[in-house]
Amino acid sequence: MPGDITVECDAVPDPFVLTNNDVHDNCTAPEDLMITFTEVSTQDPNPLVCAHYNHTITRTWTVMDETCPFPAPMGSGGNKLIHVQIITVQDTTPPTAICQNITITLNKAGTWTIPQDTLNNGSFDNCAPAFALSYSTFPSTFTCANLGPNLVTLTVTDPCGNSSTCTGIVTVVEGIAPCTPEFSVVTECLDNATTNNNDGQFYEVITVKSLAMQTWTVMSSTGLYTNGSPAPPAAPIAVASGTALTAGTADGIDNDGDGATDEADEMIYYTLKAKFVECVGYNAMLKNNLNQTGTVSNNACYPTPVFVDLYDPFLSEHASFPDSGSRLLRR
Ligand SMILES: [Ca+2]
Ligand SMILES: [Ca+2]
Ligand SMILES: [Ca+2]
Ligand SMILES: [Ca+2]
Repeated sequence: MPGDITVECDAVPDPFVLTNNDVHDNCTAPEDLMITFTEVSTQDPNPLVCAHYNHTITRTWTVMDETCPFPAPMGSGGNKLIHVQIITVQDTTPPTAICQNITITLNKAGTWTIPQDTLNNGSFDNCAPAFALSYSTFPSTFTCANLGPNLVTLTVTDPCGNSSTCTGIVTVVEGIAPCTPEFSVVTECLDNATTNNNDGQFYEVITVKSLAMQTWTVMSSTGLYTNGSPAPPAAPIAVASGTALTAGTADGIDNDGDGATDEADEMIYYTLKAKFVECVGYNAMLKNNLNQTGTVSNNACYPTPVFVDLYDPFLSEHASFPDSGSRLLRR
């Protein structure tokens, strides 16, 4: 009869089949011996818990004879022979981890977190079904600091805590927001010069395209004036240091030129509407809440109109304005 054993969860042997050919008794014919078999398991029915894999099976074989007829002594019948086998079932085998490579695109704010099983590519276990395995990925959150390929480790664990790992490559690409801030300006003529002294103004929209959820301010500037500055000859008003740029969702400008103004995806733009004076120009240093900085500058002049060649022949030699018919007749 089989003895006690310890086996892996995927290697539980079938029960030994005890037949009447295997047994004999002092007074009952083998074919009349009653053989019973029972199996009791402590296995938890829930495949998500370890007790579904680590458990004990108790197998009991019982052979009972008949009550022997006279002249056998009283009480010599109904004897039982019992054999018990304890099978200790366990899962000590880790899953087989299989990884895949993926590409992810950062969101507007420049981050992306992948689900813990994203790299899984059909990992399996000796006993636990796939849905009972758990996954953890490190790292699982990516930012602008991770642009390009990243080696990532996936750990696959079965319900009994056995685990194994594999590595995959997560390639990180920028989304609609640039990881490195981009600076640009758009200039419009205001045509408001009053003299030839270069006091005309230009309207300037300074734009930073960057990650969403940032704040951008003017750190310092020279020659940059508020959009509300009066027209010349009144003096314009300097933009104060610390002035905040307006988020693209609230600047009234179609920043991305798609025909819609201030829609949600314009939160990656930051603008400042301002003025500068012709032939002086401006210089402004901008910074964000991460202390990233950028300098923008611009200059422009209105043309100064002049007359040239005032003494061209067509003027100097043109006949004087006729004051009498006689002059015309002489010609
Ligand atoms: Ca296992
Ligand atoms: Ca738009
Ligand atoms: Ca806008
Ligand atoms: Ca848009």
